Amino acid sequence: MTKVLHIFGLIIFCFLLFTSCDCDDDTDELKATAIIVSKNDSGLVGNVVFSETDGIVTMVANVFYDGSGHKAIHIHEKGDCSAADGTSAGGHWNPTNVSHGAWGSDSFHIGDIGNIVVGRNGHGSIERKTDLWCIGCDDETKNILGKAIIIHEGPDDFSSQPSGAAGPRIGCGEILKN
Ligand SMILES: [Cu+2]
Ligand SMILES: [Zn+2]
Repeated sequence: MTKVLHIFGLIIFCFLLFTSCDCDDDTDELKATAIIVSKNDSGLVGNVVFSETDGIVTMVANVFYDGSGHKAIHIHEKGDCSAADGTSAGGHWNPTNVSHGAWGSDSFHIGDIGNIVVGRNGHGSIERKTDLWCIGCDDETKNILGKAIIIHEGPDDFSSQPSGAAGPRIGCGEILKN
């Protein structure tokens, strides 16, 4: 009986060991990250982490900025943050050639994430979960790799064309596969 209990305990132990393992090698999860650097000498820093499981991409963005309020956050078409004003990242990522708008509305660019709200403590965050994106798949209307995250000084009004009248670019980061 003791031996049976030992074996049973060993099975439980192995099960816990296996299920608690967080190692990336054991999952099919894809990951990508954009490290956000300051543009236009704004001082903003942040990061945006993407993970994909079963065709659903989860995005978590965190920024730190000395200036509270609504700040537009978009995916722009080129993963090039070299320009001091961030314009090297091009316009909004819009592979299906539709009008700018609010995420989830009748018409919006696939890069129209929305607004990130920076609090008085200087921190802002926003999350998205979507099947409209993918991390490195063959469909260029979905693949976020090689694009850029742009943060703007002002809010996206979700109606002005072509980009929501959100003002200068204060942060930029290329989306790279982990
Ligand atoms: Cu933008
Ligand atoms: Zn847009």
